[in-house]
Amino acid sequence: MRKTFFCVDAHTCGNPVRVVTGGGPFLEGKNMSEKRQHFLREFDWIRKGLMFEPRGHDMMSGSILYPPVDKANDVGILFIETSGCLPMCGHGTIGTVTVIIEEGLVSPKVPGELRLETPAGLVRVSYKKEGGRVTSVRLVNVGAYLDSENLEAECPDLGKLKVDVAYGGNFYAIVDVQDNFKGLEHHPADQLIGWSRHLRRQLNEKYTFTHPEDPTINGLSHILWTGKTLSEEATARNAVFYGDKAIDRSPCGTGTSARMAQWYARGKLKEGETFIHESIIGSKFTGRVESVTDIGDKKGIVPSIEGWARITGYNNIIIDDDDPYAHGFQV
Ligand code: PYC
Repeated sequence: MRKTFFCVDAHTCGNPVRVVTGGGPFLEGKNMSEKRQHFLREFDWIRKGLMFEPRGHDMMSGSILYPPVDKANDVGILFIETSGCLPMCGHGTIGTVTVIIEEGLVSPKVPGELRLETPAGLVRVSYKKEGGRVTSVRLVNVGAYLDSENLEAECPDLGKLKVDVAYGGNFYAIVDVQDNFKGLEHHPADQLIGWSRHLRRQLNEKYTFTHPEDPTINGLSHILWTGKTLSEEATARNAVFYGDKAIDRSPCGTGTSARMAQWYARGKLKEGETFIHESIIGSKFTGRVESVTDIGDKKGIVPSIEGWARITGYNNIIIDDDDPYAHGFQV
């Protein structure tokens, strides 16, 4: 059997977003969280085929579009990535919104605004458009909170590290600068990747991380390394590890949300303040603490993230059962 997926490829601040506009499977469920579970049970081969080599690469990330379950909303989004099906993805949202608006795939109920159903919850978006181009996308994310502080982990080469774990749509271990870690600028990306795999495994073996309102969102998936900013206007810089080999080229929307929640909880950021986050390549998202909120029994924030994306091409991708690499591979 040959299956064709109609995709529009884009990047958000440097990180890829492959938006599947046609060919995605029908999913059962009364919300995107349940649809995500259905996808993971039966259709994960599609994610693997579209994200991994030879059709994708280590950093590949994307989304599949669905009609909204609630007619008050504009579109449902399933995030697909080399790391799995994320509950929420910030750079993925910015890229997806740019694609659906520039390509005319969704007519917003309110011009300049969209209500997105994601597995992690409702995400509200506003965007600016000039001459057919979406010039910026601002998303109001799901609630973010600091989950755990000062967890101890043993890192190869570096030794003992203390990390905080925060949720911003995914769970992040945040490695702040400390005695045994001087900052991401002192290390090549490959070294951060190797250490991240080790830290993630160790922290998931020692601790559990579960969302208080949706137990299907669980497990530490990302490691956020911090360091010195490249430009004066940035508040902070980060390099986010995901999947098995990826460092986000964008400043990472859910990572920025998690870090803002950590800063808020530690008294370093206040309601209404902005937080300009810089990526490994120097691209930037502008974050803001929109309000404070309760997430189950946790106190947290509602963060917003603003960034931009560009379409890079149209891609009709075939996954053929006859192809020994139909479902991709990793080296
Ligand atoms: O922007 O939220 C994000 C993200 C998650 C993984 C890679 N990017």
